[in-house]
Amino acid sequence: MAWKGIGRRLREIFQGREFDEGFYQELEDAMIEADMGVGVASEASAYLRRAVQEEHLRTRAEILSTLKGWLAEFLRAGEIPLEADTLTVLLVLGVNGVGKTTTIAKLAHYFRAHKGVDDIVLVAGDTFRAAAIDQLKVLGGRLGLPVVAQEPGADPGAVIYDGISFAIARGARLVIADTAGRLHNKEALVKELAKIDKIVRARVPHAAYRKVLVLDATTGQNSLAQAEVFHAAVGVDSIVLSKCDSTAKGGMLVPICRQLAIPFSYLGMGEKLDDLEVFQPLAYLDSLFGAP
Ligand SMILES: Nc1nc2c(ncn2[C@@H]2O[C@H](COP(=O)(O)OP(=O)(O)OP(=O)(O)O)[C@@H](O)[C@H]2O)c(=O)[nH]1
Ligand SMILES: [Mg+2]
Repeated sequence: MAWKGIGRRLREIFQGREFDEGFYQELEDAMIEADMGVGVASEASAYLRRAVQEEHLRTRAEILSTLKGWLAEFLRAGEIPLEADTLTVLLVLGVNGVGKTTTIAKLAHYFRAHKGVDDIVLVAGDTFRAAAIDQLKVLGGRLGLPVVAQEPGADPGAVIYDGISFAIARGARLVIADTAGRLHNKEALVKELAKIDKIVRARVPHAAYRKVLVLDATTGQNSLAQAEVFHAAVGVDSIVLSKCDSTAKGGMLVPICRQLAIPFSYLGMGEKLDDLEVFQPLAYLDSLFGAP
């Protein structure tokens, strides 16, 4: 995993030391500093303290593997599953600026390059800003993929309905639809998403419809609140964590998995089309805390 720079302090506190009272305090502080949240940090240190006592753990390797084992229990991973032969619809959600549109292009590129899915349709469901439509058209042009779009201000549900109809008519395998991350307020956003959700549900079978939330790794703890809002509004099936190349923290996956049990599918590692990696919990834990 190429998530450089994360967990430096976490790795350091396991190096050449006594696992005394000071260790647990430092561990908690470093976990909080890495965006894992106070709750997870104190639960983790309490669990570790008990395990060290009861199982007479002594070495760095024993302690590290116990901690990673506890975290691995609730970390969730898994790629976005596509239907074998028929259409899958991905609705891409997230607040403004997190990297939704960039992620759509990366996902299209990924599914084509690694899953052999060629017939992909992009849908400009963010009709709130003219620039959003243009941005998706440019990316679609670069990828050689059709982009279904209407004028700025059009009803996003209608655009997405059209996009799905277009995809079904040509026997496409995948629709990836953009959505607006900012409307006039949170209530308007949630209401709009519920409308879009209803339209998609009426058109495609349950298993062929996945709601993909994009979170920005540089947002830190606030991304848990974002995930909660979108999950409550429409239910999130997969998360893509963008901009992992721009932060050395990256611990916010942990409280999100702990609280919401939504899988992280991919990590965004830059602005280029192929800067997308499959999320691997064990590699992630190794890069956070150090390899065994
Ligand atoms: N470094 C880095 N930058 C990224 C990544 N993903 C997206 N970006 C950048 O983040 C900025 C916002 O990306 P967009 O894809 O436009 O985000 P959005 O969520 O569609 O934004 P709105 O449409 O305004 O809501 C752009 O400058 C992207 O190049 C990533 O993984 N790493
Ligand atoms: Mg966008």
